[in-house]
Amino acid sequence: MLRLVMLAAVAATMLAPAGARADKSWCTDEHMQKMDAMVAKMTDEAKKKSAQTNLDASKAAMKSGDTEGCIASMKLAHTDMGM
Ligand SMILES: [Cu+2]
Repeated sequence: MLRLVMLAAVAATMLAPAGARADKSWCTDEHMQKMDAMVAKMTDEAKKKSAQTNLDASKAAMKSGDTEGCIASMKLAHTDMGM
């Protein structure tokens, strides 16, 4: 039984859509680096500019310890990226 519970927990972790939902893991240096790389690859200049603005706002919020603001701005950046 315990084994089954553990398997279910592992499956749930693996099935959770990465980055699809608002998440505190968005507000980490690692994620910011990923976002920088994604913005750099964007070809739509208008969207790229908007994504960069939102990403910068998200980074600023993260630095000031404002997780809510960080997540809100990251969500906007993701929208610009088509995520
Ligand atoms: Cu992001």
